[in-house]
Amino acid sequence: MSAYHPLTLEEAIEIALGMDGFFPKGAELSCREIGDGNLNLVFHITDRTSGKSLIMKQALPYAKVVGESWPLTLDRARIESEKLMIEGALASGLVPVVYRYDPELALTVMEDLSDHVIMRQGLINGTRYPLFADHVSTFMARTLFFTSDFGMNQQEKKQRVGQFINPELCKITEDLIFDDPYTDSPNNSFDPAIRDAAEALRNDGPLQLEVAILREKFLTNAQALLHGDLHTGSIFATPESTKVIDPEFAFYGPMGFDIGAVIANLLLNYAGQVHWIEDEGKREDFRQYLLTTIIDVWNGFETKFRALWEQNNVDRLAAAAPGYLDYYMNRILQDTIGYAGAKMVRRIVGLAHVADIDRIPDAANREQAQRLALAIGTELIRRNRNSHSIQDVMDIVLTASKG
Ligand code: SR1
Ligand code: MG
Repeated sequence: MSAYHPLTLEEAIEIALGMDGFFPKGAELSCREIGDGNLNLVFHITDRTSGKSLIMKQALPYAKVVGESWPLTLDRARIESEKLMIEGALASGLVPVVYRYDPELALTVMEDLSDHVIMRQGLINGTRYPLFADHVSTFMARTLFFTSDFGMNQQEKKQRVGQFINPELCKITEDLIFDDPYTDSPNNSFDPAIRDAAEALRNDGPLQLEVAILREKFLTNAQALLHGDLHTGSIFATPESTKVIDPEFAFYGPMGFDIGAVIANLLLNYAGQVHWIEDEGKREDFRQYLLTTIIDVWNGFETKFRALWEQNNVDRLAAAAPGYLDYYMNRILQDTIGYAGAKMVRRIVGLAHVADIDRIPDAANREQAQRLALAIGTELIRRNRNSHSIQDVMDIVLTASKG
């Protein structure tokens, strides 16, 4: 199939049939467009007879969430497929298998994960994922360590920084997370009920100083190859399995940005639970589960990252210098806490929100969830550089929950 154009269902089927040996000869395929994200078309193609299926993800030349007035590079499909392949090599079983990438059509063909549920929806439904913390901490420790200057050849790393220059997608993050929420931007969108809290962000000098520092690190600190958008909508899960999807925002940035994204989205669900679980006792149990998961994610990450560092560090001085690993881990923790806060704030007052909170039908509960998320998020930002333990996050959450 020739030059770029958004595929029809029939064209998607034609491409699937052309994939040597994937579907049996003469298969009668059906195809549905199931994309519910902000940016892309997603085709689900199935053969009922053999039970085989696959996913085709095609980038659109604009941001679907806004429309054609917001052009967006198709190169993000290359970034996504190349990042998925690196992740597949470093964290096998924790990402979908890529079957094919077509640069002309900006199309990635990959493993169908429809036996999994988008984790955001699972958490809204009150599902627990007992293996998630172990899986996602393995994913992050391995993908971040082995793409950093400590885990790979440092000359090749510089080439890789070039391979993953992703200016347009980074600009979305720079604007939507590190700028718009703190100014009167037309991109912002928030519930009129929280106008006072949203507008207060615009006049809070100490908070803006912290956001400016986080933004500067995002712009300049090429620590590791990040997923770049690691929220619970980018994770497919079952109680037994975790698959990280959608790395089109991948670029070389600060590790804490990925870890912070995971923590922020668990906390956004925590805030939203004011509505989703009515029974107070059950709600508190589920919230405790979310907080324990956050501790397990950080502790799992730290333990695994330290072990990788001890066994595989290619940087002689960093590996030998007493205290350097402790210093480095503390920096990652502080960044994690700051970025978690920034990611919570943007989902309440910025352009793109989360279902955990936006879909709460009752206005009073929704406002309560939004205010709690903002209180936690702003405090995480304020305290990031003075934090030394994941327990600091727990203290912030529990204090804000009482307030
Ligand atoms: C215009 S894209 C809006 C958001 O969707 C993605 O998931 C990213 O988080 C981005 O900021
Ligand atoms: Mg996405």
